[in-house]
Amino acid sequence: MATSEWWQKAVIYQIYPKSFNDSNGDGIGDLPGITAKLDYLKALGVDALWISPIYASPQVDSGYDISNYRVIDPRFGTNEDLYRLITEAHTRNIKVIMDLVANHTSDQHVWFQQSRQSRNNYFSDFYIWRDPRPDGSAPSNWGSYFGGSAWEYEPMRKQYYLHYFAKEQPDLNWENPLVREAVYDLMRFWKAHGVDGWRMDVISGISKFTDFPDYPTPNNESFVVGALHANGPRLHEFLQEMNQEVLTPFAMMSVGEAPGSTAHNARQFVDHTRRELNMVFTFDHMDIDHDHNAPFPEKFHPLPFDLVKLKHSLSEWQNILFEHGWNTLYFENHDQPRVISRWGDDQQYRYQSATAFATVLHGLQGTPYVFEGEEIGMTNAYNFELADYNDIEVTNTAKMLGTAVTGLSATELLAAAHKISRDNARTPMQWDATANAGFTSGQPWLKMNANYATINVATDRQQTQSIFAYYQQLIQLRHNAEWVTAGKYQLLLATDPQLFAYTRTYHDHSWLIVANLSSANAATTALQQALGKQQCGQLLVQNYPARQTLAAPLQPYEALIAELK
Ligand code: TEU
Ligand code: CA
Repeated sequence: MATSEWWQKAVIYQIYPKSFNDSNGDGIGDLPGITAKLDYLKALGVDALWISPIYASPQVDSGYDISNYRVIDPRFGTNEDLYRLITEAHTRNIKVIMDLVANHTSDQHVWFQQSRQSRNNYFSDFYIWRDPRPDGSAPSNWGSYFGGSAWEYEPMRKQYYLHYFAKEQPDLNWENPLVREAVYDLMRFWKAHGVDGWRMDVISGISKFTDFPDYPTPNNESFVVGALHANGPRLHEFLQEMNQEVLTPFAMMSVGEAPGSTAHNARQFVDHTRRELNMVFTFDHMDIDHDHNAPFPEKFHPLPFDLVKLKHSLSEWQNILFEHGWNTLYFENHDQPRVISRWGDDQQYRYQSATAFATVLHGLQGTPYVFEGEEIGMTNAYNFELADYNDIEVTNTAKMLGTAVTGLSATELLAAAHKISRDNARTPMQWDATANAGFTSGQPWLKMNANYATINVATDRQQTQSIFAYYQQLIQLRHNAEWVTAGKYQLLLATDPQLFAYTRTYHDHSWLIVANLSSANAATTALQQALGKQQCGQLLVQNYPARQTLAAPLQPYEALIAELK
């Protein structure tokens, strides 16, 4: 597989627009706010921005519930503000990727407003409608990712509609060619305004098993979210059609979000000979701390960090996709907590652990995604009380406390939310030590992380130990070193509980990437043995500057990239 596409040498920066930069003091980040920070992003070195949804939306699920695909939500600005942002980004050689949320719309979208009214209008089959069972109950026991049934009754049609997420997010019926054409058309609309590509929300869910068979319920669960929610029978047919209709003719980059997919599924999406998507986000490596036997919602029963599992998962992806398809590389996004709080150390070794996780990720093959604030080592928000959360996953679970559905007490839910909730990533960006971190002159829409006076862009960039400067180095390396793009991956020390070590080999040369992902010293004896005759040569990147060879043990969260000779 050739490695000459722009996105194969690129680092992409994800912006969560509500929380990035507020230009007008209403407490909500906006498009002029992003434009004002383009020089900052250029200094970091990123090649493209992925902007989470900015379309008209009632914001039941933070913009992932779209009521009009062609209009920018006034909270974020106007369509003209976006066109200006795109022009300014392009001037700086930065591309713009938008979020395509096409598994579902908002229930306020005009398509749904029409669809729910009758069984025989133009929009009737835009969504997935089924008759009740004879006793009036929902057509099947399918559950919503956000809790409760995936079916909601609509009295006007005397039918249920399907919603994988909130009931205000009805699922579109991709079996209907009119729906598919409507989606392709809105993609063409944004292309005409300069958008360079798409991040596709829950793309693995667009094709349904249309008979919706009941899931088995060994523990008498009322609702189940299971494997049938993803990878339906016509998924790849739809993606190939979309590729031919839009992606290839308009040269748009694509990254699908594919929950419920294994590395083997992933190859079906991204094998370049199949002409579907350029790459997919999958969840294997993010799910290493999910306990699949825990009560609903599983994610609020996180397991401790397991480095061996992480290495196994990331390695599987590197190996299975090598020369067939392209990987995404990420530890953070708007649905995940901060990686140093989740798996590293966000206190004493904050600089070291932020740079160590960055090193192992950015040394891999694929396209790295940096989520806003990751480049300065932002942490989870421990100053949140349950009432401070905005994320529907937490608020829905909080409503179920004390019921049989969830095994959690309020104290346990709060502890879990501090560890794993999506709002940890969604607190406003910390620019400087002034009021509200320079994010807004007004009241921020979500509580600030209490640590912004010490953790912020201005402070980080003044320090010798600057996480931002370390990211700049990693990004430059990716731009300049062909082996980072094309080199073959090999894991070393698969079962070592402290070290994540691997080599990349390209044209008979090898490079070593190693990090001690623990807060204790780690001996290098086994590593040196694994390298055999190869010696550590020039160090290209390192977070403990004194090191010159591999002789001494690796210190807490020490990481480096070295040429081998
Ligand atoms: O997420 C899809 C998804 O699979 C979620 O269940 C995800 O795993 C969960 O948020 C993790 O806790 C996408 C978006 O990224 C998310 O923000 C949206 O809420 C969701 O789709 C619905 O659009
Ligand atoms: Ca604003």
